Amino acid sequence: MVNARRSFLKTSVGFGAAAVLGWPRLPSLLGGVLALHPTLSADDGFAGGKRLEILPFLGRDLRLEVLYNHSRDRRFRQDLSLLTPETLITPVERFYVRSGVADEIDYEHPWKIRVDGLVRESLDIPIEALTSIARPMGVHLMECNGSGLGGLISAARWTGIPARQVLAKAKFLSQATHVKITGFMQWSKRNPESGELLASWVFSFKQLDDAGAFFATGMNGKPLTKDHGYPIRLVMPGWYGCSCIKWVNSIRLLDDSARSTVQMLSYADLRKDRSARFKLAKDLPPKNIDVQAMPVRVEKWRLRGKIVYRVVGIIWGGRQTTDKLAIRFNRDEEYVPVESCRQKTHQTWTLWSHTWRPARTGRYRIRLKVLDLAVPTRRLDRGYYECRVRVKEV
Ligand SMILES: Nc1nc2c(c(=O)[nH]1)N[C@H]1C(S)=C(S)[C@@H](COP(=O)(O)O)O[C@H]1N2
Ligand SMILES: [Mo]
Repeated sequence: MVNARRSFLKTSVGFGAAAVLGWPRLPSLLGGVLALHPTLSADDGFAGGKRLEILPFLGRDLRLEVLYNHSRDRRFRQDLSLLTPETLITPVERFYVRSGVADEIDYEHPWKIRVDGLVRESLDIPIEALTSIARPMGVHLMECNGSGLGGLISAARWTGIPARQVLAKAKFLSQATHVKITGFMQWSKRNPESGELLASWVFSFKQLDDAGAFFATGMNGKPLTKDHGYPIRLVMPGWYGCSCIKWVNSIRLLDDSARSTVQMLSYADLRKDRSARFKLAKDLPPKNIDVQAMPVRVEKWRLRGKIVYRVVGIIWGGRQTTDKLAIRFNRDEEYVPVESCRQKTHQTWTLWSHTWRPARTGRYRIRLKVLDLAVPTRRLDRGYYECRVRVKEV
């Protein structure tokens, strides 16, 4: 399947090709799905049981992989229902793509990053000067902020150069406090489905430092693919993907009067009337990811003659790990602690699982919560990641 996708990307065929090439549609391959879902671990209490099926989520299909695929633009989502402890680092060909490489990008001429603005002298950094000093930057998750795009989330082992080390190549003036990072973004013809063109973002030096920002040149030990920003992109650990500018070709040093870009404002979840207060980048709150959690699949098992369900999910985001994740299966139920949730890091996602013995058949709404008032969970509290399933047998 992975290979199919790889050659598929390489040939970059146009709209409708997924169907033509017989792209594996998992929902129609139930047997295959079961085979692809190894248990979380051998001694997890479900040993000796038989997994019968994966319940489909009502109204939200996390298994859909190709959201659209035009010759000029594409959007893919990693099939989250397949996550296992072994696949928590997303193979590059399955890493979500929010918008594919623009068709007018110029890979013929050597890539350079222009550094200008509040610098003593503008300069061009040739890409080789950066790839040659790139080093491992660790595993970091990336999630798209876009509303309605729930599930555009993946994690990779990145290679790159700390943002500060790149900036240090220029001699900047003392007023410089911010930096505007811009990436190539120009299509010969816009695809309306792709929405905003997210090509530039302004950060304060402090934001770059606090996040541990880096310019990535590689994922999982290989150079970036074109769709993920080849030859160089920004990664802002802990922030939404919208600030992780791809195809970076310009770095401009600015002072405190630096203006918010269109992309920053449109992704700030601001009502129109409030955006006037956020004209300046320094007034915009950072786009960091709160603790989030959601189920990725609900498994139905036969265990010692009884039907038992197991919810497998992910937890990610936040500023530190938490062990206070709780779950409930309907509005009138209390939250109960998630059975197994051992988060070792907040830099990437962690799988959890929870045994579920529903009392009756019917529809359930699965919600998660962090039982710690000190931990902000704005999206979780809004029910953003709620999942619904229908239980037909208990
Ligand atoms: N130049 C540029 N950078 C960009 C974007 C873009 O459209 N153009 N999209 C952003 C958004 S919204 C996200 S979520 C991430 C997605 O990165 P990925 O496609 O490699 O997963 O890239 C960000 N960087
Ligand atoms: Mo995004």
